[in-house]
Amino acid sequence: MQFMDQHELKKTLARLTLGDIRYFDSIGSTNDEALAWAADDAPDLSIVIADEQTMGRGRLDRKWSTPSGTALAFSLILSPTEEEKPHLSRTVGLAALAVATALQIRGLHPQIKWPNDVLLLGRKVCGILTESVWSGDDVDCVVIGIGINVLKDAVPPADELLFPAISIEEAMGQAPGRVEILHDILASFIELRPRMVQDDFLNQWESLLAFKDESVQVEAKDAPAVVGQVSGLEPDGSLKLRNEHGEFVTVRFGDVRLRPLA
Ligand code: BT5
Repeated sequence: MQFMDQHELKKTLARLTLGDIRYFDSIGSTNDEALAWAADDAPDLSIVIADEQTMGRGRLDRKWSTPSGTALAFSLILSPTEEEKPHLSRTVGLAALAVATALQIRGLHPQIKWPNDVLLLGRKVCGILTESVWSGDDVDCVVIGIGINVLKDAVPPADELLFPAISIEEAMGQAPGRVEILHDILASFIELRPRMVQDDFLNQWESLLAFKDESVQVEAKDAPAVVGQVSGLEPDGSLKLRNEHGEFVTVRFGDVRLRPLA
C-alpha cells in the first residue's frame, strides 16, 4: 500500500482545465472539505482528493469505505452557469457517465444503477454523492463526490454491503493506476459537461441504465416501496417505471432492487 504520488497527481491533472487541487493523505470526507471550500469561493472544477477517508459518506448518512492505497475518493466542485442551473438534477448522471466512459476506455462494460451507482459485472464499483451549496433560493455550487474501488482491497466485506461490490482490478484482471483513471474521468466530465443541457443527454444516460425492462422494487425512507419495470429516465433524471397496470410511475428518490421472480 502506498499514498497517492502527489507529484504524479499534479503533473497529470495539469493536462486538464481544472480549478485548484487539494490533496490529503487522509481526510474525514472529501465532500465535507469541498462543501466548506465551495462556500469559500472555490474556482469552478476545483478538486479535493484523498488517499484515505475515515468518515466517507453515502446517502442518508450511510458509510462509504475508502481504505488507504486502494481507491479513488474525490469531490469535484461545480460552479454552474445560468444555462446549467435548471438542469442540475442531471449532475449525478454527468458524473456517472464520466466514470463509465473511463471504464469503457479500459474495455469494461459499465452500467449505471439509478440513481448514483456505477456497476461492473452487476456489482457496485462506484458510488456518487452530490450535495449543493445554496445562497438563498439559488444553487451556488454543486459538490460531486465520487468513490471508486480501484484495487481489490478497497471492497468492504459483504456483511457491510447493501448491494454486492467489486473493484476495477477484479473486473479487469489487472491493477490499473489510480491517477490515470482519475485523469480519464475528469477529461470525460469536461468533455460531456456541455451536453448536460441538451435533450439527447438523457438518451446517452439511459443507454447505460441497469435493469432496463426488468422488474424492480424501489425503496425509499418513509415511503411505500414502488414496484414496476424499469422503463427509462425523465428529463430531470428521475426513474420511470411501468407498473403492473401498464401505467408509468415516476420515482425521485430511493434504492433500486431487482425483484425476485415470483
Ligand atoms: C453512495 O451512497 O454510494 C455514495 C458514495 C459516495 C462516496 C464519495 S467518496 C468521495 C466523497 N466523499 C464522501 O464522503 N463521499 C463521496 P449510497 O448509495 O447511499 O451507498 C452507500 C452504501 O454503499 C453503504 O451503505 C454500503 O452498503 C455500500 N458501500 C460502502 N462502501 C463501499 C465501497 N467501497 N464499495 C461498494 N459499496 C460500498
